[in-house]
Amino acid sequence: MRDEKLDAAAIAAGLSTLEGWLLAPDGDAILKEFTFRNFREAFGFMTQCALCAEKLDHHPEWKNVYASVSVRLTTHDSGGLTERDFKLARMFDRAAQHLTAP
Ligand code: H2B
Repeated sequence: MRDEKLDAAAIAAGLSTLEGWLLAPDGDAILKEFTFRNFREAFGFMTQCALCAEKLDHHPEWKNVYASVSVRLTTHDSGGLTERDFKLARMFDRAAQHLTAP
């Protein structure tokens, strides 16, 4: 079943609960750039997130360059943001928590 696309108020409320995530200019995705100490940590983060994404059956658009990982979350089936994107964003933040340098 297709998830319900969130309206602007729900997106703003969701974003207010997150740190470092921005709304994409088209309003259909949330974005964050994670920076780690090195490639090993960045790739470890991606491995952990890939397993979370698979469990949730919700997958990121992302790019890795050395120690940084840029992430774009959107729900393709719904053509915009849904609760699933915010759930995945929280999982990404939890995975990064013990990796990012203070
Ligand atoms: N990931 C994301 N980000 N958006 C989707 O709409 C989506 C997905 N759909 N992962 C899922 C898989 C769907 O294609 C399968 C069939 O459940």
